Amino acid sequence: MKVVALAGGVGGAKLAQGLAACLEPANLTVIVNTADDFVHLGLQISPDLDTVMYTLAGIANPQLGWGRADESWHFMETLEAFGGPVWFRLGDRDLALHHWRTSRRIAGEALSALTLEAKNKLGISVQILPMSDDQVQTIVSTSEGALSFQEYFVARKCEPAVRGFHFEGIETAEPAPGTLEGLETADVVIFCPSNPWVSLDPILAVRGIRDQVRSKPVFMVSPIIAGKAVKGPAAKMYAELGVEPSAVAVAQHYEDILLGLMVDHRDASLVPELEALGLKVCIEDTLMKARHDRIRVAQSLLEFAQTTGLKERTS
Ligand code: FO1
Repeated sequence: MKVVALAGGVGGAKLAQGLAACLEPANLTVIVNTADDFVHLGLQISPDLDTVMYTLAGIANPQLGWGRADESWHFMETLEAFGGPVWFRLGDRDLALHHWRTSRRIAGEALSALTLEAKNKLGISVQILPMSDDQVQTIVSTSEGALSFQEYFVARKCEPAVRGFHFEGIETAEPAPGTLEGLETADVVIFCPSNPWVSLDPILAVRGIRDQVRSKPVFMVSPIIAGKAVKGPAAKMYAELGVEPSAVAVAQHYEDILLGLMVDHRDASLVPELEALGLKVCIEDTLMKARHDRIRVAQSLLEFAQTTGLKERTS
């Protein structure tokens, strides 16, 4: 079974690690959100790509979820002593990747080519693709005005109330090489438990991707469990946009796309409502703390996709 997974940062990376353990490398492509990317301290930072790569390479920081394990912070400490900006923390080991990527991008190389080289150097055998080689930037409209994504997420700790989102540059962004081709040959598309508003929506907004995804059986793991996001502001965003946060809200967000939704056992009571939306539903313990949880969730999702997807195609 050929699988394409769409992923944001931490939640996406966890399921991608589980999927990578269950599938032949040639059968898994992960398309990653790059609308969180920004230039900071003169460096081109791609947080979600790096979180996915570090997690798949087994070197992600287990406490933070982003950045590298076994990290030191001498650069940040020294920068702080000089009064420099330290609101966005770049560890010493992590810095090397940002420096390497920035210098090569300044020399004219594409993000997708550099991602291929980086993931190979990190010993990752599955395909990892940025959604686009072109710059796209999430702008969050808030009660305090428009904020760039990292300003909202890290500097303001998601405190301002959200009014909406805009993906600057999306109109002219081309899908990265391999994305549409990967989707075309996929048997199944998986939406990782990433934030629908700011991780999955930007990927789907890249020209051609949504249409290609919609032509496939699509399965998702809900990022909302019992009304709360496992990590990050997804639930807060739903509430501030006037939608009660739940797996049902996630299902309605992608009603025109999803064939099946995996929900946590704590949301078992929502199954009739989800099925009334025409969805196939699978119940699991979807919290993915350790590697074995990620493999268990991925295995269960693939079985769900295989049985449901096949039935759909033969019925
Ligand atoms: N998230 C934080 O909350 N604080 C940080 O200082 C921070 C630094 C950082 C550095 C590199 C990197 O790849 C990710 C980093 N993140 C940090 C995470 C990042 O802001 C978010 O995970 C994503 O953009 C949302 O998916």
